[in-house]
Amino acid sequence: MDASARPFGYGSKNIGCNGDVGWLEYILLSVRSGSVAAASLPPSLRAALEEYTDAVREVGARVLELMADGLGVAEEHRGVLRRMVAPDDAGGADEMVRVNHYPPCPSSLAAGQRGVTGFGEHTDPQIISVLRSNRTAGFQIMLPDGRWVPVAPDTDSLFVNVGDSLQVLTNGRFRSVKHRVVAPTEGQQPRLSVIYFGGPAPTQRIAPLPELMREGEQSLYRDFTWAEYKKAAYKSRLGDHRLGPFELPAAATAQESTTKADHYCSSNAAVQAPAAAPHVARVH
Ligand SMILES: O=C(O)CCC(=O)C(=O)O
Repeated sequence: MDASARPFGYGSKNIGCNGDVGWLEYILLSVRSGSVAAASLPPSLRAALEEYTDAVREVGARVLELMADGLGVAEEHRGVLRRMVAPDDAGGADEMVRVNHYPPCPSSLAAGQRGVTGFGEHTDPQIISVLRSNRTAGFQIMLPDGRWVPVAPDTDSLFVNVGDSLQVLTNGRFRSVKHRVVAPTEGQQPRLSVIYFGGPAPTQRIAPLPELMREGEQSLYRDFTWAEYKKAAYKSRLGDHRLGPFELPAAATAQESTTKADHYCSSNAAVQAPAAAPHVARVH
């Protein structure tokens, strides 16, 4: 049966409410808000999910701290990004966990295609995402020149993705990475992944951090809150350039010149990234 999680709960094939489809089933949970989807879980699963989220949130928060360090933020302000996803006062951050299951796609459906879309190309709107998977390939990221490269699965690693909000908070120094999943085909193992999405509080202003801006540096984006961006993201298609409507004209020029100069700031400022994957960092 095809179903869409609206916005939380179980979904099959339909992703979101705007016509995106993939070869997967999934469960999307809001971890802290006590949403119906999370509340209706069996207590043991809920406890396991909360324990996992607590641990993985800390990984994301630590990576953000290292990124701030790598960007030269003064020591006393180094927690500025981590506090957005792991605030001291409980209840602030807007977090989700998605568990994806990609069964092998029957050969009759895959025939003549170079790969069946498991999860279509997109960037994550939040600040940071932390992904874990079983030993099944399929996850790919797009390089700045538009080429897709596979990210080898590794059950001992967590993969960290920069989200759109982090791109804005760093005024484009870190860029959100487009990624997608190609579904396994008949005879291959099903792919299983768990992704933690760390977003800030709904009222959080998403704008370049003053701690980072050089003298005279202009913001590449107009001001918005996380609630505004999330609303816009829910209305868009998966592959849309969601930051587009929030970019100021200078953003396009900056993007062009960084692409030409091949001078992307990569997340390996914080942790070592796989050679071909400049915006996805692997944490062992
Ligand atoms: O399932 C995966 O490996 C990645 C899926 C993904 O990008 C997402 O759920 O946003």
